Parts: sequence; structure tokens; C-alpha cells
Amino acid sequence: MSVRTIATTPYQDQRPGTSGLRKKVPVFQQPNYAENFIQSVFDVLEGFAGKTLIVGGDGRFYNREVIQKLIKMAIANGFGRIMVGQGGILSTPAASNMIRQYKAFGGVVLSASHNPGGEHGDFGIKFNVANGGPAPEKITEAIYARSKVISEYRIFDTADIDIDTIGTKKIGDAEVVIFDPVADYAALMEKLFDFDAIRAMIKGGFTLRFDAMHAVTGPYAKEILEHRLGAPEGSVVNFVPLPDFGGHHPDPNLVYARDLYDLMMSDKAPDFGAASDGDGDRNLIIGRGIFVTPSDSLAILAANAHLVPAYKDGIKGIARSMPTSAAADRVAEKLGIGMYETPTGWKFFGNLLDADKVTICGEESSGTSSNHVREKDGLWAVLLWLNILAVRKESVKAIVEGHWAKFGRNYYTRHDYEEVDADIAQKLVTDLRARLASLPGSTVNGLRITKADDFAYHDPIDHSVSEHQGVRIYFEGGGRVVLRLSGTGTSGATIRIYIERFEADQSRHNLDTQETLAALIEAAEQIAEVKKRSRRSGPSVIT
Ligand code: G16
Repeated sequence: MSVRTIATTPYQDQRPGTSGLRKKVPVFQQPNYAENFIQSVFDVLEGFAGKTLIVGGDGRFYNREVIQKLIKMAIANGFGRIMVGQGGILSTPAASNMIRQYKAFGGVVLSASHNPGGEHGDFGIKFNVANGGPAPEKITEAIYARSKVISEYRIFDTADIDIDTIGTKKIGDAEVVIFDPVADYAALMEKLFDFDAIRAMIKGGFTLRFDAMHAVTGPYAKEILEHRLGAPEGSVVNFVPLPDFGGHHPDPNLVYARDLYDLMMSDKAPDFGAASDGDGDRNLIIGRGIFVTPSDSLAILAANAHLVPAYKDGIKGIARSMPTSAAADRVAEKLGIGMYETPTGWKFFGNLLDADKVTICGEESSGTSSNHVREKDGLWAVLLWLNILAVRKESVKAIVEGHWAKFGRNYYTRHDYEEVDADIAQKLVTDLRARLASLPGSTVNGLRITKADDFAYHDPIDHSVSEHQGVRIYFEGGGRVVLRLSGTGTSGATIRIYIERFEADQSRHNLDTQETLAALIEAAEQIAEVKKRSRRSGPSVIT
């Protein structure tokens, strides 16, 4: 058994996107494709000799194969301890917790998150740094630069490692530890929340359904919701992680979690419905008869966080990604705490959390979390909701409507145009940027534009600047349209349009979202011509 150095030729397309490198499985199956990227990660890192690396994934197709490569390469590159979730399973938030708890150098999560899986689906590799969060842009850009010139990789020559049996083995100079992926995470959740209060609520007849979408949260949700909190068996559905997610798209939104939505709108609805995605960092919250938008969920959780043990002394500040609605801003204002607006991508919250400027962060893309880890955390959001419900003893609907009455309502929707020809999408954005300066003062579809810009983020902690993070157009009366290209798709381009309007008048809080935003949606089309240029009759997904 020895370290082998293998010659390789670089690929030119290994630039990490919003959250790691994501490509179709056949792309990853090309000779040395995964090895090149993993070696590029190790090549740009310094000082990890003898240290710990956390490894796991969401169980999707090709997970087990890449985990073997990764373990052997980590040994060959000099890590001292490689800790692997049993069966290669580890949710993104649990990985973040493991990195922090075991003071690891970092971690590698194999996942393409909410993207579909299976032989022809997507695969991904994401590197997280010592604070438990996704690698910042300066590291991901260095990895990309390295991947374009890489000429060899190192791998330890050994038979495949048994990743299904819990225990520790010495391989070469390293220790390989196979651990239970649920235990430490579940213990952390018990520390943050009042499990007794939630248990009592469930015992008193409160009903819930959690849809794990055949993805990684299945084992976590079974253990926490059913075994520890006493939800009856069957409350957690689709709980066995499958390589192809049962043929479904593990994205917890109103399109891909339609069954849950339909149940929650029916006579048979339980009190609370929730779902998570491929790697367990996203959440969908639906009360009986009411869908809670992720932007509203962030605002409501922030406003009520003081009711649960972990945040009983109050929260320091809130951060949200720029396209997320401004609902949380008014909560921050009322609480007299800081509010930060960052580009899309959880990695931008890391500095603010480390500097203790914020406690709770959230994104319109169904991500919410706090300073307990450095990733978004699907089950954490579910448990925070359950804890708040147990304390307030009101329905989800009553809490949401009460929140709107107090703070006003931000009507909000996102329209996605998926798999648009990449050149058409790029030109559309370039043309739009060129027109930005001329938009303020003009009227489109009867709406007057007050401001238009291309969002650039100046990180208040490390002073780095991230430009071109989305076009923002503001209208008189509080309307806003944002347009940006997704950084997580794997075929063509996905154009996202985010539309929002504030409504203070409580008598107008129960209108249809699409109808109330129709004038802004039409204005967005007249300005950007997404439908016309992509030759579509409408968005592929509306959330
Ligand atoms: C990732 C990032 C999120 C981001 C989302 C959507 O989520 O971690 O921060 O909001 O992608 O990004 P985009 O709009 O560029 O597609 P996940 O759950 O896929 O890791």
C-alpha cells in the first residue's frame, strides 16, 4: 500500500457555482474528472497535514464511488483523520456541525442539493472551510484556476474502504472514522430547542407531516420527529434516501412537493407540513390552508426566536440574500438590530455570523438557519417553527396573518425560466445592464421606476467586493423586480425573476399573490423581454 501519483490532463469547466461544482453525472464520470477537482481543492489549501476532514453526501447516484476516491486521495495528501458519515450519508447542515464540533480543517459534501439525481441526473462536490461554511469566493476561484492547469493527482493505493460499518481503521498514516451521521446533529437540536414543549404539543394531538423526498433528511427526521419528539409513525414520509430520489426532483417547492401542498390545502390536512431537499439544507413550511413563503418564514422566525431556549436573549441581527423579500427588514427595524443584504449564496453569510453581527439568516430559495452552524438547515427551521407553535399555541395561519397585521405584508413571487439557451440568457442580462442608467424616471406598464442598479456587495468584515449579483429595479409605491441568472443549474441557463410589493393595509392582506403582482410582472417582461427572447409562453416554475 502506497501513495501513487497519477498523471492527468485538466478540464476547463470546473468553476464552482453558487454552491460548489455541479454537473451531470456523465460529466463527473469522465476519466479523472472528480479526481482533478478534488486534487485542485487540496492543492489550494494549506496547513492540513495531520488534520481532520469531514466527508459525506446526500446519497445520490455516484456518491459511493466518489467517496472512495475522496478518502483515498485525502489519505495520500496527508490528512490525519478522515471522518465519513455511515453509508456515505451526511446532510449539509450536519456536515457543518461536524466540522465545528470536531474542529476539523474542513469538509467535503457530495451533493447537487435540490437538483435531480440518478444516472443521468446531477452530481456535485462542495468544499467547506473550518468555520463549517461553504468556501468563500477567493478559495473557489483559486480551485478553478488550479483545475485548469492540474497535471497530476495523488491517491492512496488500497482496496475500497468499508463505509457501512461504524468504527475506526488505520489506513496508511491516517485514521478513517465511520460515524453515525444523525447522532451529533440530533443532540445539537435537543440543545437548541425545548423538546419537552414540542413533545407535549404532539402528545396533545398536534399533527404533522414531513416529506423527506427520498433524500438525506429521511434518517434525521425519523429520529428527531418520530423517535425523540413522539410524532406517530408515518408522520415522516419518503424517508429512505434513494440514489435517484425515487425519480423525483428533491426540491421542496410548490411544484416538486405538490403532494404535500395538496394535502395541506385539503380537509385531511395535519396542523403542520414541511419538506426538505436533497442535502437537507432547504425547508418548505406549509400550515393547514396556508403556504409560508421562505421570505415570510425568515421574518416570522426572527420575530419569534426569543420564545425558544437557544435565542431567549434575543438575536443580534438578521441577514438575507438580496432577492429575498424585505419582510425581515421591518422585523430588524422593530427589534432595533442590524439588517444585512448579501448576494445569493450561503457563503456570504459566513463572515457576518463569525463576527457575531447576525444570528439568523435566510434566503428566498427556501434556506434559513442561525449561528449554530454555517449552512442553511432544513430541519432546524422545522424545529424552530414547531417550538414557536408549542409556545404560542396558535395555528400557523394565525401566526402568519398576525405577523402581516403587525408588520405589513410583502407579496412575493419568483418566476424561473429553466434551461434557456445560455447565449440568449447572457445577452438578455448584458442588454439589461446596458439600459439600467436610463431606466429611473421612466414609466413602464403604468409604473414609474425610481431606481435601477446592478447589485454589488461590499463585505463589511473582510471588505471583499462581489459585483454583478443581480439587476434590481425599484418602482414608486414599494415594488421591486430583481433579475439574475442562477448559479446552480447544470444545463443551459436558468433566469430567475423575483417580484415583490409591500402592502401595509391589512384589509388587502388576503389577495391572490400572482394577481396582486401582475402589473409588476408585466412591467418586468416589458423591460427584460424574458418570455419574448427565450421564446417561452411563461415561466417553468413559479414559487
Ligand atoms: C444554493 C445556495 C443558496 C442559493 C441557492 C440558489 O442552495 O447554497 O445560497 O440561494 O443555491 O442559487 P441560484 O439562485 O444561484 O440557483 P442549494 O440548496 O442548492 O445548496
